[in-house]
Amino acid sequence: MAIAIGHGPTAIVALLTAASLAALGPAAARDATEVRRTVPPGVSEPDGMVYIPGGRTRIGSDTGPPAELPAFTTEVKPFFMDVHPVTVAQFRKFVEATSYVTQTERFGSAGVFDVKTGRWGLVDQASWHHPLGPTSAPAGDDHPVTQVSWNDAVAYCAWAGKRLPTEIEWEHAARGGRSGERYAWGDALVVGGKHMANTWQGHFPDRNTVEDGYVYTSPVGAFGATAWGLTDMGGNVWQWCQEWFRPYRARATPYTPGAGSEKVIRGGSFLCDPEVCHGFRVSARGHSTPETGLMHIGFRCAKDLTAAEAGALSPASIAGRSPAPPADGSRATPGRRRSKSRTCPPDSPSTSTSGRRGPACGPRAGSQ
Ligand SMILES: [Ca+2]
Repeated sequence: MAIAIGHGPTAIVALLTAASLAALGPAAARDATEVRRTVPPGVSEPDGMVYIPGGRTRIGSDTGPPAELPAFTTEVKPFFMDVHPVTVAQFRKFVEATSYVTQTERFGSAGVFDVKTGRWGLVDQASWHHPLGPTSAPAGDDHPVTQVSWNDAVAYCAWAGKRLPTEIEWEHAARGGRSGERYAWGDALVVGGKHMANTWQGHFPDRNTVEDGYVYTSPVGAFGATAWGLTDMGGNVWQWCQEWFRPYRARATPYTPGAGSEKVIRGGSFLCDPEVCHGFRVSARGHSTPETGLMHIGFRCAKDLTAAEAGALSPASIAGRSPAPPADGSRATPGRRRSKSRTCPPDSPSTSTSGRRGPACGPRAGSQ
């Protein structure tokens, strides 16, 4: 599966192929070490954020797509994370306070997926307040803001006195101390007849049965919260993280980003069909160029503890919450094989950041 495309030198996002998904192994037994989230004395959760316990955590997968290999454990410091992705209303306050203009607005067009044709296309004046275009319904105030680039997200978080989460922090928070499960909420997409996230049901890209009630984005929190109090940690919108997208094996290698370098996105979106994308698994990784804004990418912010709060933590409040190294939780429904060809379709518009015609493919069918 190619997840999405948009503005940018490479303009290609995410690479989870159905073949690689089919290679995923069965889910391991549920991790018996469940990490309870409690706010330590002396720590005060900022409004709209939750305290995320630190400790050693498992990241990635041993049986997943190449981008998720290999699984490893690493230390995560305690931090705060937004309960939900930044909403349209929250982003509007930022724009009104700063007169900020997003990159998509400066480009004058943005990538929009047409659910009727099953194809991506550039739509003039599509933006954060009208993600599908100026003649479509405005974005709901309580929906996650989209059509915002990584650079836009960084600007918002800085204005709010926060920062983007690292992808390690994002996955650690999504796992919630239950590292043996596929999703932030457990192992099943439907529990008791209730969909647990805003995803794509049916057959992407030609048929969406909308069993979860939403064709596009959903209000934040519409599908409930994780045990750690976070919502939308899978499905709804992909979420920007701090890092450049690189193989895990290259984590310790110095890296100089180039024109085509991409940033990590996490969480999957309403366009993700589990048989094609499955990007809402906790270990799933996507990527996009930092100037790209798309109708299914948003973000949430994180924040460090104050020095006083960090100093007040007892060692046990960090290490004592560390989950034991769990079995890997990745699993996917065997999927239909999709072409991995990067050949641009003949009707594909180029979408370079400068507005010049470039070599990259534009929006195309089959992207999630
Ligand atoms: Ca949906």
